[in-house]
Amino acid sequence: MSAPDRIDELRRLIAEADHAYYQLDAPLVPDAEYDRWMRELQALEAAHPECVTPDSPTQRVAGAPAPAFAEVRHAVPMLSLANAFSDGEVADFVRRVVEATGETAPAFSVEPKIDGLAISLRYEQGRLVQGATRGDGATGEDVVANLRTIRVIPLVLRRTPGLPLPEVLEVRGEVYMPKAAFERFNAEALARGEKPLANPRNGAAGSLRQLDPRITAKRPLAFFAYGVGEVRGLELPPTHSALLHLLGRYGLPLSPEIDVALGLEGLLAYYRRIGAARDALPYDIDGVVYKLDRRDLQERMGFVARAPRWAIAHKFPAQEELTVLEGIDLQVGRTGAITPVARLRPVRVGGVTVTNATLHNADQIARLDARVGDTVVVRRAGDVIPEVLRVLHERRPLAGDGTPLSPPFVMPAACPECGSAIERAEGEAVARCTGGLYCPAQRKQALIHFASRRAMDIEGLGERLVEDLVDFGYVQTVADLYRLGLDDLIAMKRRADARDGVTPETVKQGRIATRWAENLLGGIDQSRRTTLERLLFALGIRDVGEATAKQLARWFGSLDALMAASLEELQAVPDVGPVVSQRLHGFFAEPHNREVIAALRAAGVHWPEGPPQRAAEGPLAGRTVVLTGALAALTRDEAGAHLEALGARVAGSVSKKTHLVVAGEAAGAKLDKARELGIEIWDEAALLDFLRVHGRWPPA
Ligand code: 9MJ
Repeated sequence: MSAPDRIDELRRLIAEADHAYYQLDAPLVPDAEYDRWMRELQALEAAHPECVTPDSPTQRVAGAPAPAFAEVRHAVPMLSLANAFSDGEVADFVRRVVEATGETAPAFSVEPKIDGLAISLRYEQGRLVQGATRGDGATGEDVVANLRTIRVIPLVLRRTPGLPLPEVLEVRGEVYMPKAAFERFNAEALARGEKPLANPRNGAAGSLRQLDPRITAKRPLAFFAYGVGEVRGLELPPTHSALLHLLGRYGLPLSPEIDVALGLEGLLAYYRRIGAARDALPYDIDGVVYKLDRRDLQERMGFVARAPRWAIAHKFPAQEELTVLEGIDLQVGRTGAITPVARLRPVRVGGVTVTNATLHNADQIARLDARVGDTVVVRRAGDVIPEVLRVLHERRPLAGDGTPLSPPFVMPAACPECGSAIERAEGEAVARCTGGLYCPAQRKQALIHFASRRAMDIEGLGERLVEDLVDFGYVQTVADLYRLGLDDLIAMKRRADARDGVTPETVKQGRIATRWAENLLGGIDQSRRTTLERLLFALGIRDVGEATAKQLARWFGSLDALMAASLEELQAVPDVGPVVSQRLHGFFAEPHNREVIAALRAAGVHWPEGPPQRAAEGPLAGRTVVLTGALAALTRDEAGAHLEALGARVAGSVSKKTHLVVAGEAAGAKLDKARELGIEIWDEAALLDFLRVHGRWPPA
């Protein structure tokens, strides 16, 4: 084969492998083979420089920084979309479509509205020759050198039998930064002491505007197609949905959520389905888009100003809002960690009123330069705790002399709950109250943790009750829970009612409600019978999570054996390193803790004990596995149980001692760490294959 032919062949092989790897998530060939192709192509191109073209995969990151971007006039203008913010506005839109088309339940292409940057990719004879930003819709900037670095963007259109290459095909779509990539990018930027990106959208925009493609190449961007601009030499299908499908056949990436819906009801059902899935999607969206599917009907409806009359964006409620920082409170956690919390002027964000948001730690407040009185941006996304993202410093209230009214935040020296010293260890971001269980805030959190479902599972013991039990002095340590009687609880309730100035209905009627107290005592009683691993987890020893507790319970078999273990013996336990062994040793050496354990036993808390179990059997014997991210076919707990049954030890965090990481959807820091340490990584499909081979899948 001649060199130019081999160059062509290699480019085709690499393009197919890229498509399979980046878009189908189904690698065609091992990395080693791919690398060999790439090296062979580089060598051939070096020997035949006349064969180097911009659409070669070797040229994804090539070229010196440009002095500026060239202007591009869009042959077909890049449109914007009208917005709808309510079901009513969508109903109005559908009514207009029905009136204009005569269809009773028109079909719509329904698409997630990607929150990125609109761009236009121009392919001539199948080759990517230009890539432009939207600009003002008529004129944008050619950022093709940066777009070429995006691996999901084909440099040449895929060729399929029976599918001709168009003379010109302009593909319109959105460049975005996947959420996981954004998180990873920011974690790395912070570690290097650099400024983090404000959000994935800014990440995408900033990256595309880099004059040096080598910088863009380091930003993990992606792309979804959602339409076309100029097209020559290609008969377009009659519907928009079929057009998108056609783009897919040419190798362009499409959002998997794209669908077709009928009439108003179909649109609203799609809106709700995507809204519910929003947080789990790997990219940010700010709504959904409805486009009349039939292109002949689109043409009939035409345009108003710069937006089509046949399409509309149905926006989700904003996840970011402006409000005023009214104060900074300090929250003390179970291990004494102090979290500064922003007290906010109440504001609706994404349909919920937000009054508090985390500020994470003192460094973060300094980074934000947040002061009481400042106007701040709060973000509330899904189930996560609202956070203060930014401060609008230009709106800071000033005194007459131009100086800020409020001083910068300083972490106090004493715990606001107990007055003990606050300390911050070298190199740590977190400040801690040193009061331990003397601090009522830590005591409350310790009790809440002790009673929680995965620990002692005490039904009926909620946060409010724990607060009262501690505030009125009925409970000091977790062991005191088991000494509570009905009279104590009734008396406490009376004091709490008096404090709150309420008289319950039952009391007015001369009766006293005791059901709740009886239920609580029943829950406490039931928790007496437990397991060693639950008890160890419940004790709340720092850095001893569920996985470590389970490991310790098996390894030692009894609490006495564990309590008697030396530092060296503790370190011999798989997954227990110097830090955790210190924590365990220190915890059990502390006389107060020994007293609490003795009191728990005296109160009848019991668990089965047995001989140590140190050697597992099965194909995964002696292997430590970490599960991370979301699995689709089974829960992480179920997956862990299967792996344990095959001899694996399931640990909670990735370390040098980890042998294997199973990474589901949206896996984050643990997956990154595994990659860093070169640990074997399986996806869900690999896990299920393994379970299938060993007769554990599908479950009986
Ligand atoms: C986004 N942003 O995902 C359009 N878009 O169509 C989708 N944007 C659009 N369509 C015409 N899915 C103009 C803009």
